[in-house]
Amino acid sequence: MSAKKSPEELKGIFEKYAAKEGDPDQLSKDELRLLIQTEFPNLLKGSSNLDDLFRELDKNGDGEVSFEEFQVFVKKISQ
Ligand SMILES: [Ca+2]
Ligand SMILES: [Ca+2]
Repeated sequence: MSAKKSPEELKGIFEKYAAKEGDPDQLSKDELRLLIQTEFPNLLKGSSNLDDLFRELDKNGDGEVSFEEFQVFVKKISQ
């Protein structure tokens, strides 16, 4: 099965996990971890690790990933 998802699916996934705690429009690291473990379980195998990924996505360094910042992840998994 392919990991590819449509932009609509990805937006739905972002919103579902971002709403779990704190700001409903932002993904905390725990929310990102849950999102990836549930929706993209193959992604964190091998060398990539969640801390590095989170740092890469959180461009403005506020400790949360906005939907805009999430687009980097979307590009990554669409390659
Ligand atoms: Ca949140
Ligand atoms: Ca951020």
